[in-house]
Amino acid sequence: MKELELGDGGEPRQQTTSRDRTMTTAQGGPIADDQNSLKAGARGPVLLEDHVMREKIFHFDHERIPERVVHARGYGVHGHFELTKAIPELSCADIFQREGEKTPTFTRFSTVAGNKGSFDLARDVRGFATKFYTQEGNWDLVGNNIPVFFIQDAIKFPDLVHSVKEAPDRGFPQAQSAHDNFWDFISLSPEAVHMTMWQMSDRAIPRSFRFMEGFGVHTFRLVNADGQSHYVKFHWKPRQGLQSVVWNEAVKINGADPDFHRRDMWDAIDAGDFPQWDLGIQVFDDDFADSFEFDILDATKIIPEEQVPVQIIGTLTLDANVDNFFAETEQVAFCTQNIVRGIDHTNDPLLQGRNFSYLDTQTKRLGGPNFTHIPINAPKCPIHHFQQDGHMAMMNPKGRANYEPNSWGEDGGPRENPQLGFTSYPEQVEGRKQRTRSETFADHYSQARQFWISQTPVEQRHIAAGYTFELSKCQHEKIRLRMLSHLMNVHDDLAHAVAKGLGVTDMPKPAKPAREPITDLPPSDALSILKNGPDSFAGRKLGLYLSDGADAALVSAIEKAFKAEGAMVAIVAPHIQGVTLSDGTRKPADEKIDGGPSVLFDAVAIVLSEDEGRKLAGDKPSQDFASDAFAHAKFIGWTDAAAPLLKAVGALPDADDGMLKLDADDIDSFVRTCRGLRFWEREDRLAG
Ligand code: HDE
Repeated sequence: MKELELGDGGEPRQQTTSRDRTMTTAQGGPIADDQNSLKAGARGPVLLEDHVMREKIFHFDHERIPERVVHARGYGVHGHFELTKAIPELSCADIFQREGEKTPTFTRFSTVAGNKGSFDLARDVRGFATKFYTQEGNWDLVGNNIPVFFIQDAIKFPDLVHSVKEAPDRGFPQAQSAHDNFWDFISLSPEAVHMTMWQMSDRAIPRSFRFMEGFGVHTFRLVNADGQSHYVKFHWKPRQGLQSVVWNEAVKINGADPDFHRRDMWDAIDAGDFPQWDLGIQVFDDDFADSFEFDILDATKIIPEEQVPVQIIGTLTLDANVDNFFAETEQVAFCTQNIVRGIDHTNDPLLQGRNFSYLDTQTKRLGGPNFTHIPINAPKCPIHHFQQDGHMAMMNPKGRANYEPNSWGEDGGPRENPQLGFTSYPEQVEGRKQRTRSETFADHYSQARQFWISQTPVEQRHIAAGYTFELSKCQHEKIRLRMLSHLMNVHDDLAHAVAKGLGVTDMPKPAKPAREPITDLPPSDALSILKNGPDSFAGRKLGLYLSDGADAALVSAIEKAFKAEGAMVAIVAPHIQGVTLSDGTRKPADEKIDGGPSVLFDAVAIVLSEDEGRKLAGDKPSQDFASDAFAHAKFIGWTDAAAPLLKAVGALPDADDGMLKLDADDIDSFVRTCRGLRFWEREDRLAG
């Protein structure tokens, strides 16, 4: 479009004489006036005959499509998958054959419970769905950032989702599980206990989509060219390392920037800092499956990496933001049944149910069966079939043949190909028809306990606090106590910490387990976030709070050192116009202090002039900036002029080791310290 020009009277004028840039109706008719509807006289009634106005408003009226029933709020990005280790001995999938080959991808991250307009940092599971446009069709790996699920059988999914979403009578609470309905359902469904351990951990409040793992959750099959099958679990391991925020921070981020996660992804990709994940596979056979303590078809269980190591076979790089959010992120349709030759399903009852659900829900959401014609969903390999017609059909067979077999020879269209075509693994299946849950799915507590003992003390404290917070939002004591009775089967320390947080003095009886838990499963380091953090500050953000008169040399040294680390620096100042540094240079601000609270940053540095430092010590937004950074155990770089402010919030006079005096000649030591991301000792101390 032409640049917006203002006319003499200040009215917008967007005129062009070029035919190419002439605005048209959807029917292609050039538009002469897009500012005024057609009226009978300047002040008269609008005429029904105004096809320009009616078409425009008609289309606007139909802009919305139904949001996803779950995972409504999401963010999609393009990328590619590069195979680094071919696995023809395991799978004949075309994507796994040639090392170094790149396959285009589209990945959509999401929260689960909240509506499309909800905030990003809800305590929730994150979806991590990737569509691989392989040369033999689309393969969708529709995973989450947590490797287990709440339920074992898809028939319970509507109940689970109803319980967590807004109550039907009142239409709230939105985007959260901290309420009676959710914990009522969960505490009546012991199979969910393991998953809630992950959900109450900091996994459910990731710092960024870039800093979380992804999991295919179910056991799938890999099948090679000889028809041999192995079981597989898929993992995404972020090269950026794992990182989460703390709960108090999450709550504040949601107010300060409800788009925190999507903005983070957009900004990183826009800046050329492309996030990467390694694709890992855990491969095992029937012998392992038979000897494993749990059922490999039970999606509420992991297979510990110590038992079956994760082998890395490729890398996903996300390198392009979408051109149009609706066309790509909203219209993309992932489906577990989109698999390719060489990958196959197992009898996991959750997976089998998903295979029905996705296609079904997408047909409604995208308006008919032809959503595979939408560019984001269309395969990038040749497609030939006899499917035709339906709403919005855009690819239809040419010629007379639209059935098969036919005798029209070359003109008769595509034919099946037993060598190249998908064949299901011929698993022997037999059994009586019955609605039942296998006994092998009955242990609900052992892996929850294993998760607990695998965490650092900081993480254990956060998990207990997570349960305490959520259960404290349950107004019915019976629900709180029922949940506590399950936690008693997980671990005494956890149950007692939560009981203390709730103020419960008479512990309930432990819930009666369907099967006695195994209490000697060993801890697994892979389950902890803090044991899998990054060794760099790359991809993170420093909030640099400046006042007028701030030391120019110091500011420049900080910016240089953090950029060299691969980190971002955001300038925060009392006014958005920025500050004048000690050498007279103007430094524009990225955020005014009220809009750039420290919760938006991974570490902060406060560089003020002496005069301004004294004034800002009494300024509420400045105090919040400093006191939150302190309470959230962030590393704080400071100079003497910031001391009055830091004193005002209790961070001084006794500076802890997470508070570093800034020295223009040695900023590197501040950068090195920030690689630790948080100074957890402070949190320990503040927690008493
Ligand atoms: Fe989904 N899930 N799900 N889910 N799921 C949907 O499909 C469903 C489950 C996951 O970014 C829906 O197109 C059932 C597990 C992701 O577009 C729906 C069951 C895992 C996304 C659906 C599950 C997931 C969805 C809603 C229990 C992790 C977002 C809109 C059997 C492995 C994909 C849609 C995107 C979306 C059904 C459980 C991941 C309703 C029935 C387990 C990442 O079809």
